[in-house]
Amino acid sequence: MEFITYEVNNAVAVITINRPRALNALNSQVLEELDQTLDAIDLEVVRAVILTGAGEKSFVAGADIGEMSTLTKAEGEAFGKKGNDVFRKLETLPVPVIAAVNGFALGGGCEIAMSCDIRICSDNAVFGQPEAGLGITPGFGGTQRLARIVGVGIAKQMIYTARNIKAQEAYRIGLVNEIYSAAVDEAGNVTATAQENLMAGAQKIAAGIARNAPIAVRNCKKAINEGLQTDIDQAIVIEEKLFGDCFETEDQRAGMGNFLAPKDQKLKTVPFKNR
Ligand code: CO8
Repeated sequence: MEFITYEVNNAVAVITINRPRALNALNSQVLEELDQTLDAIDLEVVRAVILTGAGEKSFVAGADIGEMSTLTKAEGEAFGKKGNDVFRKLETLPVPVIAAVNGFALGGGCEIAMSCDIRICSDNAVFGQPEAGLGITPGFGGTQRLARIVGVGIAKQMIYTARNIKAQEAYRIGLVNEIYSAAVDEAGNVTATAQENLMAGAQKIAAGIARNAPIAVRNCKKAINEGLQTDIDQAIVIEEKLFGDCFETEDQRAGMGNFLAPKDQKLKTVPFKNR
């Protein structure tokens, strides 16, 4: 692939959008390669995914403005659908996805981060939906997901004004869970960049997820995502089904068995087998 790199270590996959000369902007080829990458994830092995952008300046600077500039109405709608289909695939991936936002997350960049389960960022991150200033609406889910994550009032203000926000404000409104800065020693030397700390933080969260029972984690994701799209009566039925679905699995027996085992036989980490 030209624009996506994919690595798996210790059950954690890292997908990197790698088009630094355009600040990792999403053109049709990037979307196509991302789609293929998501299809190829081995869910027997991978228990959490980290999505990031190449370089230290930009996560994803949006959809490719050059490619969009000459689209007809029909082509614009089709491009929106292409992005939405890929982002929905990401959002409904059975395993959790962490967006490690290392710089600009504008337009489609903010939208792809919002399709992930968890967002964390470096302190140089900038979020925003600049589309109204470009003469279009957010078209990769931004009008829908931003309001669901940060609330309607703040989402409308961000989208109507097309104003970008920095990491601290993104944290304050709940768009990101954590911000990472560079580590500096007493002499003032940088011992780890913000980007390095961000990726280490993402790996730590991913490892924390990967340690738990995979079937349970997947069912939690499904219950939260599907339950949020319906009323509470149906939502708790969704939860009940997914809760029940965990029983009689080897992992449920192993997890509860370990809790009930005599103290001297308890394992610190249960070797869950994903079955
Ligand atoms: N598309 C295409 N190229 C881009 C994009 C982009 N979104 N962002 C940056 N680039 C390119 C620049 O053109 C430049 O290329 P070149 O070196 O060949 O001139 C290179 O990346 C570096 O960019 P800059 O020189 O501009 O770098 P700066 O540090 O000066 O500025 C910014 C960085 C502030 C991020 C600036 O590049 C910028 O404002 N980029 C555009 C951000 C933006 O508006 N994003 C939203 C795009 S719209 C969108 O995402 C809609 C999603 C829904 C689509 C629905 C389809 C129907």
